[in-house]
Amino acid sequence: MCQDDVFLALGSNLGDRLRNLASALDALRAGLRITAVSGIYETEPVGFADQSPFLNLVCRASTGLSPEELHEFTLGTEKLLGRQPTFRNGPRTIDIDILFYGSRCISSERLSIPHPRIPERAFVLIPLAEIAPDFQHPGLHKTVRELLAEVADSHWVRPMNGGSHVPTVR
Ligand code: PH2
Ligand code: MG
Ligand code: MG
Repeated sequence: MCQDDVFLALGSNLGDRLRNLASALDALRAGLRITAVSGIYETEPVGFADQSPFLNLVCRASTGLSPEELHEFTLGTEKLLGRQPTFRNGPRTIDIDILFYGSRCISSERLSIPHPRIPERAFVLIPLAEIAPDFQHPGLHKTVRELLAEVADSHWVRPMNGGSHVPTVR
């Protein structure tokens, strides 16, 4: 079967952030084959400044789930890890966002793929450029490398562990 590469962004700024990211990757493996994981970055909160810094990473995966099923699966995984509803851009134990689903463009009430804020977020583009610099944004027809070169985002993004990878990567 032909499976598209999907890209997910993970973020956490509540509780044991590193553990939350590692647990999320493990939980995601129940529905996805994770094929690449970026380094982890500590990042300045975007959108709502008065909260703790985030840890962010992105991963690539292949899956037999449809985009809608993948969305349900990511929401279920967030719940499993104890995410409580807060407010838009507010603090969260774990956030799992679908960035790309192959070259598909989907715009429905529940789902926007590619994720609409990719081009404005250094905390997404920097880790994404690590694992997929040549991936073409299917709507903007620019590579991740080009989007990163153009991004106007002054929020700080710092590699953790000098940029080394998560221990659970395989
Ligand atoms: N997620 C948001 C809003 N702001 N800022 C950083 N640094 N990292 C995030 O993951 C993040 C954010 C909404 O999901
Ligand atoms: Mg998000
Ligand atoms: Mg989200």
